[in-house]
Amino acid sequence: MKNLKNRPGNLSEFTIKRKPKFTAQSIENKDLDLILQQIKECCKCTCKEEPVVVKDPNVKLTISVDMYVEDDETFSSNETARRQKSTSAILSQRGVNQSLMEFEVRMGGEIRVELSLTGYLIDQYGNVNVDGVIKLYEGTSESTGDLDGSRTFTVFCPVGNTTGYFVRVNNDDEGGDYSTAQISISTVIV
Ligand SMILES: [Ca+2]
Ligand SMILES: [Ca+2]
Ligand SMILES: [Ca+2]
Repeated sequence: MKNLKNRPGNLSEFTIKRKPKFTAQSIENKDLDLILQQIKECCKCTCKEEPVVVKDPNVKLTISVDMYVEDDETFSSNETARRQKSTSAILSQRGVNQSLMEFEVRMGGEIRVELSLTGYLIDQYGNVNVDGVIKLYEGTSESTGDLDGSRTFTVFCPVGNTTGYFVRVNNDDEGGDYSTAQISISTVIV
């Protein structure tokens, strides 16, 4: 029909011979109605489908920490302590921060080190972030509230792997006291 519009001489001939049922305009409208109908059917189809829900996986973390603490002494040799702690936990909801480990070491009559680890799923694949803070208290006893050093960190733990992280906290206020923690974190989908 498009071509015929450009060739008016042939239009009447075409109309008589073929006796078209619809004019160009009505055919276009009919097509439009059909297309609209198809779109409606398609939408109905989509609406009937169950919404796609991506379930969060259950990820088991196995964590072990090797902590070393050194108490600097002026008139005698430094006192030292080494302690280990292990734990496991399961994360099952994205973005929800969960407590993983509280690790406290008291030593030397005047020092207390506190390590705290929390973690959360960062995606539907099971990758995890572990946030940590390690604090060194030093004062007149191991129960002192004198916070002399603190470090915070985040460890990205790709699922199905073992990730290591090393952190050191110094007595930033006085003396040469310090603590280190070697952290190992394994993640696996269960
Ligand atoms: Ca000391
Ligand atoms: Ca001491
Ligand atoms: Ca102090």
